[in-house]
Amino acid sequence: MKVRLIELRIVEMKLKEEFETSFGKTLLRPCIIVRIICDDVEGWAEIPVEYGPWYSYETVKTAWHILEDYIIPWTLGRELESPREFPNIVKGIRGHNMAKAGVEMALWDCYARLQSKPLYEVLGGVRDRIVSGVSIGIKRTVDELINVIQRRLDEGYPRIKIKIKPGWDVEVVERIRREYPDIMLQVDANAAYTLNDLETLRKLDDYNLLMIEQPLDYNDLIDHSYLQKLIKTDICLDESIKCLEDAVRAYRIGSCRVVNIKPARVGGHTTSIEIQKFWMQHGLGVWIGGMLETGIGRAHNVALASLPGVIYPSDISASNRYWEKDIVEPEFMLNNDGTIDVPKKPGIGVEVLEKELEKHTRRIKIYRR
Ligand code: OSB
Ligand code: MG
Repeated sequence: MKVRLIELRIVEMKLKEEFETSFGKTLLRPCIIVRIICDDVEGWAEIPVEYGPWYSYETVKTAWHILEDYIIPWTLGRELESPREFPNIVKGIRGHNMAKAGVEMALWDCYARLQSKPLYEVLGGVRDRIVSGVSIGIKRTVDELINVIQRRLDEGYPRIKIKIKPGWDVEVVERIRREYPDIMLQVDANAAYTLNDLETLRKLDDYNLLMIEQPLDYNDLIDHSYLQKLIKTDICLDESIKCLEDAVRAYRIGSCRVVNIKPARVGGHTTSIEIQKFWMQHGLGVWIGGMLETGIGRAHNVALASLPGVIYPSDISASNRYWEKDIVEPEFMLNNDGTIDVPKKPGIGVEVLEKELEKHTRRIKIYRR
């Protein structure tokens, strides 16, 4: 496949509800949408960057800069056998995995479409439905949170994840467990604690949580390894795992028993598949995380979640949990059994609604050789 054109656009969409985590609040969600033409097909992907360096150091501006000045010039005009070659093309660029992932994933969409196969199939997926989960932000009061949880359970989400931070943790979890003793419940701290908070983290161990996600520093593996030995609840790492080597090291020193794979965070599908394989070969499971994506990013996440090693519910909810109207058709819907269907059409398997996309576009640029 020959890379003939790359288009970048900054898109901004308004979430139905503000989403608060330990690192801040989001209502207007930006992203960069990547469109690539290879031979005679078009592929799409999404870079879920924010305006500021909160979840990751990458932002809308750094991603645009790295793409425009390095990744795109190094990729345009190339002839590839497979998108698996792409990580090697950009390996001279340190970090900036989200920017890399945008091109890598759009190339996967092209690659699947060139074979007239659905993306999940070319990635090695084995399921036609994935188990959905919902991530609920920090609220003003615990009563408000309980109301939202009830609404999500009524909608049929089989697993609830809540965001925690110091001061919004043990009491909140205690109250949820009182109301819902048996639901599948997990917490995500987005790196808000340190080992000085050991007492709090130990208390969370008493509530039969499915896992505790990224309690400690965003780059850390060592302190997590120390913590995992002191608590029985599985630690899941998100921010700390940026490449296969991180996952290997985390396994070796026991930093976590679960990995949240976000393809954007690890540079795309190729590395996501490698991490999933490694974790599965060691008898452990992963799930696919989310970054409040539009239907384009969601389609990629759904395809990845069909891989065999994905044994926990993923942070992939229906389109209507995020948006008034998604930018793809059909929208992602929650089935009665708490699953989401994996699209079967070629590539990402959903159609991009270009008129809708246009409405939300703030900047667009096309690159050709
Ligand atoms: O840590 O998983 C996270 C959203 C933005 C940034 C980080 C995270 C999240 C979520 C949302 O938890 C999951 C979703 O997209 O539904
Ligand atoms: Mg997380």
